[in-house]
Amino acid sequence: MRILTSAFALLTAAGTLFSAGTLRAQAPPKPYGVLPSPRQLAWHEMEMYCLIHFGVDTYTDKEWGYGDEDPKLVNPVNFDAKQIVGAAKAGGFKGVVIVAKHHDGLCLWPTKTTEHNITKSPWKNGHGDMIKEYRAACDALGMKMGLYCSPWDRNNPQYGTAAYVKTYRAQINELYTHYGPLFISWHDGANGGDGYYGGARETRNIDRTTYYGWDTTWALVRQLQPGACIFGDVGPDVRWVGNEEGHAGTTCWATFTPEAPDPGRKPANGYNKYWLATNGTRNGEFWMPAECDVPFRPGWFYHPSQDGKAKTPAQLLDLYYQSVGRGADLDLGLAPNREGRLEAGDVANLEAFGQLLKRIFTVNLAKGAVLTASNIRGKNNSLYGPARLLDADRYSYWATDDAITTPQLTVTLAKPATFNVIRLRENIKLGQRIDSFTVDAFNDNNWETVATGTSIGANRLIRLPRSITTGKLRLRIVKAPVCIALSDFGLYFEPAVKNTETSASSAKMTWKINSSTTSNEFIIDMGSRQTIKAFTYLPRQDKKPDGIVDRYAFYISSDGTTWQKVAEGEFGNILANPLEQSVPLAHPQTARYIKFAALHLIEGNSASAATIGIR
Ligand code: FUL
Repeated sequence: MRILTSAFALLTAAGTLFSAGTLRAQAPPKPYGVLPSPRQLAWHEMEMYCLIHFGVDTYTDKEWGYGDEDPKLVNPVNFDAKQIVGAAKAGGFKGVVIVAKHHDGLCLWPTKTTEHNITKSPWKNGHGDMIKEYRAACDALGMKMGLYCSPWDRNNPQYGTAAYVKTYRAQINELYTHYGPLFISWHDGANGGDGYYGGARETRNIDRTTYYGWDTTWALVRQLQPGACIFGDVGPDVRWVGNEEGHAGTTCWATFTPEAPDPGRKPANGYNKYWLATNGTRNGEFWMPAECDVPFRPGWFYHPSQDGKAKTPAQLLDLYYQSVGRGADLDLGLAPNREGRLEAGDVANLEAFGQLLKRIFTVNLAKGAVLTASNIRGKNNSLYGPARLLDADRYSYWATDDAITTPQLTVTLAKPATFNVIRLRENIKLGQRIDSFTVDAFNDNNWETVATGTSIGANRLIRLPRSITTGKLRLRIVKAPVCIALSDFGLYFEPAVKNTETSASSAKMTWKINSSTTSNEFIIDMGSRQTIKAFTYLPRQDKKPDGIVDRYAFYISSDGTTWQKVAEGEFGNILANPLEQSVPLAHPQTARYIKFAALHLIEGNSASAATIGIR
């Protein structure tokens, strides 16, 4: 009996020891820092979506409407949501965000909140609902949908008062109740300023930190659309990357701590150090990955003069590497034309881009490789071994023991391969763990470093300057604060793509101006009389935002002494998207001299211009 008892005790002790040891070694790594929510994980997996701008600006050739436009202008006789959403799908995009109301205030659905809506347009005899048609197209094509309802409303007479904020929330309520499910709730940061405001035609400044009561609006969004990520300069789920050029920083953390420009104040949409968002914050307070938005054509809205100027497949691919390849998502702006369709050239470029992505990323040349790791968590090869890097599961991963933060991985390919793109991913469910890494290729009996990088996160693509042919590679984790949880290792081949830059054929004349004047006027003698249908302004790109003109007057003269004003207005969105803007004159004019006068600058005292031209 005694013997039996002690044998049992021994067994139990050994069993306990064994299971405790196994448990310790096999427990997954402790998550590091802040983590993505399920809705953010779903957003990361999308990688690319489109942002669709259509409205009065489509007909007035502007980027920002003033709010006094007649809804009768809007008549997209051949509107085809399926054509637009289908083109996005062919491009490899997983969803579309529809601008339901832009700053001009025209609602593209039959809202009860304002008379200024699509039922006042001749389209479908006032019975049209564009958002409903987009919803149906998304459902038919298996695409996700998001909505952008501009908080700044230059039409609404109550803008600037508490009553308008109620209206804004009522609009969100209508949209998010009737047109879901939504994957994103998109809130831009352009807030307050001048506008029509029901005829007041004045400037209304708002306190961007308090006016909109964002916390209440976000709570409403959560209640109506719990699966939607809320996008804004300050997130809270997805942050604006800080530029409208479509790229994140070469180092780009998914974590971020938004900061107000003035110390001690709360950052808000339109009131924050947005330039910090390009890189994010290592160990930031929030999981708030970056969205890189960029128009496909130069402007967000359709302009006939920009036909043929959509980004080429090669340009889109560059942007893909600079956004998706840096752990961010790409949001490409599509601009349906006045008929309500995408131009054929735009559709062709999207489709060719989608094909290109498929061509590059369908075959992982590392498939079938033997992976050897310097350390495997708890020596548990089946749970945490490096073979996990090659399966299709985005969240299965190779992990190391807690104390091992700089492991190495050797990849021996089944046969030598030629590649020029390397892909790495972390299992972000456990946080963003790796600071930096190096990749070496084995060549002539030597390890040669071919890439070094920082911030992996959801996705890191390294585009090599030249193709490499090798049978063996080595990945070295150079710095990590904790043990690693890497989920993907890929090698891909990108074929050389001709960048078929579209050459715009336009009878445009430009005069280069490299310095600014103190009077904030540029006078140009064109040498002979010219017909002027429009003038153009391109801000200097090297000193932004200093000297950028956002309000102008434009004059003509035959003798350079007596001037006639032929245009006055604003350059909409010129800070976020400082591209050339073209202003058509009410009637064609003939003159030898032109004068471009800056009425207001975004910053600084001296107006500047890269080019001023006529068309
Ligand atoms: C900005 C707006 O001001 C632009 O017009 C455009 O809609 C862009 C996507 O967001 O904040």
